[in-house]
Amino acid sequence: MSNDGWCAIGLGSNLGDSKAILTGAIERLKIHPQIELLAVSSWYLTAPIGPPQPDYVNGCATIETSLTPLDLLDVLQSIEAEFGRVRQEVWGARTLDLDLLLYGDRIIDLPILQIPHPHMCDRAFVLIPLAEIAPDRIEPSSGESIATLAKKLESSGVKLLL
Ligand code: PH2
Ligand code: MG
Ligand code: MG
Repeated sequence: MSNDGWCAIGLGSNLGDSKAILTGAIERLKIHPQIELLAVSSWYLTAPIGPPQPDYVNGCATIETSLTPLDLLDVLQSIEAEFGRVRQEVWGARTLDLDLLLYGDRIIDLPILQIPHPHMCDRAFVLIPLAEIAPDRIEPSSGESIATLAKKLESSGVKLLL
């Protein structure tokens, strides 16, 4: 596998049996021949950002992959579809959301894919789980580490799921 194929993925769900759906999505990543699962964070119960909707379960995973960013996006979207994701309201409720947060230190700005994920630096539900498994990684737009960015955010809406 290539050297810069390290990626961070954000996982979220607030419809259905969220914990089982997220665990199932991790299993799908694990069995993909071009993905090596490196680490999975704890799961967190998080207050919804956006329109009124149920709380989310969120977490993050890190992988090493030989897939290109666009091919990885395809894989993530097909896993979302497999778990019944229907694209409706922007920022609305969903059974499974898989966001490609970081791909090495690449900056990509395409209509269908922006990396780093444009909102990750102000979302505690992303940075708190990611800081568990990749605290020293640099977010390339800000040049700051994940741990540093996470510490700047108000974290009361993000609670460890027991
Ligand atoms: N995802 C959204 C919109 N709002 N809020 C929380 N707490 N967690 C999410 O994953 C989330 C959200 C759109 O992707
Ligand atoms: Mg999202
Ligand atoms: Mg998404």
